[in-house]
Amino acid sequence: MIDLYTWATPNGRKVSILLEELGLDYRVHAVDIGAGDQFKPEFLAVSPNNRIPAIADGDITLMESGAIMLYLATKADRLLPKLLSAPLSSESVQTLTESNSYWHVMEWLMWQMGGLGPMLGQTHHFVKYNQGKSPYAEERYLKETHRLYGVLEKRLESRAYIVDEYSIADIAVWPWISRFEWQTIDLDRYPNVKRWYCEIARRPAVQKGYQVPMFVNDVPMP
Ligand SMILES: N[C@@H](CCC(=O)N[C@@H](CS)C(=O)NCC(=O)O)C(=O)O
Repeated sequence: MIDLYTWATPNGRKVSILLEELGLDYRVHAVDIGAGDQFKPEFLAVSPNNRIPAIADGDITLMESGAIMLYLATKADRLLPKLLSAPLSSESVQTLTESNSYWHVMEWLMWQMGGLGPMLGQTHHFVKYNQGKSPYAEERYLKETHRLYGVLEKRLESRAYIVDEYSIADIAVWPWISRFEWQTIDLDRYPNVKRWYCEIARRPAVQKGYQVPMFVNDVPMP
């Protein structure tokens, strides 16, 4: 049984959606970050950076959603292409392709962790919660938000999913896009993102994982 420490935010939902997709047993611990639960010693023992999500599985505890997703997908051996051990050259074309897909999933997972998440988080802070306080920051982060949507739009131009098949790359990015209204994004401007977003939104595991640790609102649909 995996213990999941989470709250109803994009980073938290990345992990609850993945757990639902993988069909792994888990127990939910709600960490109310608005009430300061993330600073309690019992939570800091699992997540020393005082941020959700975090998990405990047997004798391992993990913070950082990207690391948690890699751990869970590796554990279940699903939603992450196989990594071929080096040297690659002696392997068949088929396995080489699989290994390339692994690195592309890593590439887009890192893009989400290092770019999309942190930048859209700033947009939420300035545009949704503190509108009018810093026109400079609003303009800066909205511009960056549109740039990032443009990058995703282009990536999805000739693909159903971010990398070949549905993977943890899609699950990492999707909850951030689900806040398109907070970001004042009109998804009609990004038709490939809209098509991808709506398809993933209809998955039963996504519908269920979105409502962890509690119901806040229905999955937003454009
Ligand atoms: N890079 C971290 C970011 C986690 C993060 O920022 N979590 C937010 C909620 S989405 C949080 O716990 N905030 C609490 C705080 O700032 O004290 C991850 O991907 O897990």
